[in-house]
Amino acid sequence: MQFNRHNIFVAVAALASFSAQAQMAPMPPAAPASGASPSAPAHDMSSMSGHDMSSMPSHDMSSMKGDDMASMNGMSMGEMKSALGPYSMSREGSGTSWQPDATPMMGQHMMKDDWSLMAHGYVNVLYDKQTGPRGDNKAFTESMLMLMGNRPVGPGTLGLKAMVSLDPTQGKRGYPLLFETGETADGKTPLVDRQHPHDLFMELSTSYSLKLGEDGAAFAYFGLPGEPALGPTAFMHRFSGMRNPEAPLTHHWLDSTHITFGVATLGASMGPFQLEGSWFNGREPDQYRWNIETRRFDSWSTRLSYNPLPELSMQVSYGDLKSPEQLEPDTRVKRTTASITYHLKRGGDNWATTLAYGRNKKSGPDTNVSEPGWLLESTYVLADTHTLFARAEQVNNSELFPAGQPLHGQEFRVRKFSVGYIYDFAKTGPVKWGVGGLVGFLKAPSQLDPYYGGSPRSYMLFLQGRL
Ligand SMILES: [Cu+2]
Repeated sequence: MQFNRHNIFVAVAALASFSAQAQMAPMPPAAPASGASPSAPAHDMSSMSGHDMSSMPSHDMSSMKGDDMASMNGMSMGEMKSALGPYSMSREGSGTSWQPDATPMMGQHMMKDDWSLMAHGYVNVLYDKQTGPRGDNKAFTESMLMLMGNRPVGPGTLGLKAMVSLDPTQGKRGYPLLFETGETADGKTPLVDRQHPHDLFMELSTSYSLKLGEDGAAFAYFGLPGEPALGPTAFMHRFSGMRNPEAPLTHHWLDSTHITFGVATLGASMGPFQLEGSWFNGREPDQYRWNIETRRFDSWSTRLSYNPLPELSMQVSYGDLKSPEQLEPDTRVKRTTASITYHLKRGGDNWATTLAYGRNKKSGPDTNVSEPGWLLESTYVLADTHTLFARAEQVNNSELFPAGQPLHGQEFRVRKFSVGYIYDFAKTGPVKWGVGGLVGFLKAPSQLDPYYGGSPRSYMLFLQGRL
């Protein structure tokens, strides 16, 4: 089965109605479900939330069909199986990455005929103010809608994933974010002190997995776009960072490959371990954000993941990115990452924390640097209503001054600490609404004061809808 034009249209239309009408219709029979009978009624499980489910006894739902689902309220969703191996879907992060098994299932889930289906997404409507001479302000939206499905096919499991974003509506220069660098708005100059918009198609992927022995599996994954086996779960998908509307400064040290136009991954898992290898197009997305790009596979990566406890997930990964930057095609980046995520559930509360390290070793005609980046981020959700989040980062960045500017090519160690709060005030259908704010404190060597002012700040106010 392929994602044809109709299915893509359905996905985009669903996202548009999600962000425009402030609510999401009952999950449409979108891409993954198109094999299911249109007459089968969909059941609303919006009353089920992650912690309700995990506290219930487990049931095998693999044999449940259609109307059986009417009796699912109060049953465990923890048994919804991953497309990639014999473990719960809650272990699945972005792409083929792992997160702690204790992570609550996000979004809406249902089973229809042989399909396990999931819809998950968010929209942020923001006002952003970055202070100082290089600051700026802007109102914009960020959004993501993901539809996922898997079903048994032959001896294994077929998985399909479609993820779209209306971030291209931010315009070519994305949004202001001090010290953030990476990608380009026009194909000529790099984006500096801005976060690039994400592409309309964040993921269109398919996978097939086969069980190996008692608790092992082997899988193949293909995405156009998709995410190679490199880095931790991407920031907008990991519980510790997903409600924070700011992109991390470490995005291009850890998880910037999350939208890769062309990736094939082979992986195998055995109990708590997973080992993967990816071959992919290492070029970052270009300035055209509404299209699908193709290019030869010139890069590779490998990742080892380990989930020793339900609360704990860790990974180490290495990627050789042949020519990631469109504006410096002769620069090669060898990226090493390591991360550990801890997810604690206490009653109905969820607390997730990620510590991550990434290093970009860049070599090219006029570059030979090895730049480290650190991230520590945490999100605490209290009584399903109050969200507290914080993120601390440090990166060595030599891209703050593009060619032609005085300090071009010099490396600066910059730091940022931000803290924020979200209050959930309403629920419309399956979508929860919160209002929030954050403040970020930035620090750079005093040599940069003429450019950034003495103590630059980041402020954001936002309305957040979560499916
Ligand atoms: Cu990104």
